[in-house]
Amino acid sequence: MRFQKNSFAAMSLAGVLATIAGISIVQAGNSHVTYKAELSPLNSKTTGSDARGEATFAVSGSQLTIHVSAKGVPPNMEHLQHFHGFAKGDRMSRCPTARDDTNRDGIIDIVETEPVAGTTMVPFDNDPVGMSMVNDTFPRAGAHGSYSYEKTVSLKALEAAFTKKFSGQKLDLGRRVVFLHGFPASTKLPATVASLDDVPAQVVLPIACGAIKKVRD
Ligand SMILES: [Cu+2]
Repeated sequence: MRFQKNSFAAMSLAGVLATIAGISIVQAGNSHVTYKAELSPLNSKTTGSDARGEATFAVSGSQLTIHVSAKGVPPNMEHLQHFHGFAKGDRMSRCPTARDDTNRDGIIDIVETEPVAGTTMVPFDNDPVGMSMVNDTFPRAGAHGSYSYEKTVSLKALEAAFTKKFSGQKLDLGRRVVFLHGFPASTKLPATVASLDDVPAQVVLPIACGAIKKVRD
């Protein structure tokens, strides 16, 4: 009996050690995860430019580094950029196509992106944790229509701000999409083009989109 008891204890201990080892392996695996979105142009006929680029999200331990590089965007202006997603349930977002121009005015506006991509979630501005969707700290494209943005944030702080705003949601980068926004202020638009609140439509119109995918862990 004593032998059985001891061997049981030994087995339990082995199990605990294996579990601990298992956890540490999982944690090591999760401490470096990279997600990427290849950004393709949207509304390029109207902007007259082929905005494209790449967004990466690198998780390293407790930090998230967001990097966006964009080319061919309307020059000499600020470009709002965020990831968008569904604030309820676990639906995957996708980038809109010409078919999602539901009012057929030739432009996919921000309201027309919502049925397929969801709502504006996290800004890539000077303070992503601040969760401000429109401000003047987003990157500015230079004269050649390109920019590069990089910001490292505390993953914990971002997750907390995110869950506070979108109750019951996790970041879940793998089912979100990245949008770059911003037409030149001088762009003439049909009256059917919708905006958000009192923001000029040109500021929020999407110019590029890409679905975020996990590339490495
Ligand atoms: Cu956006």
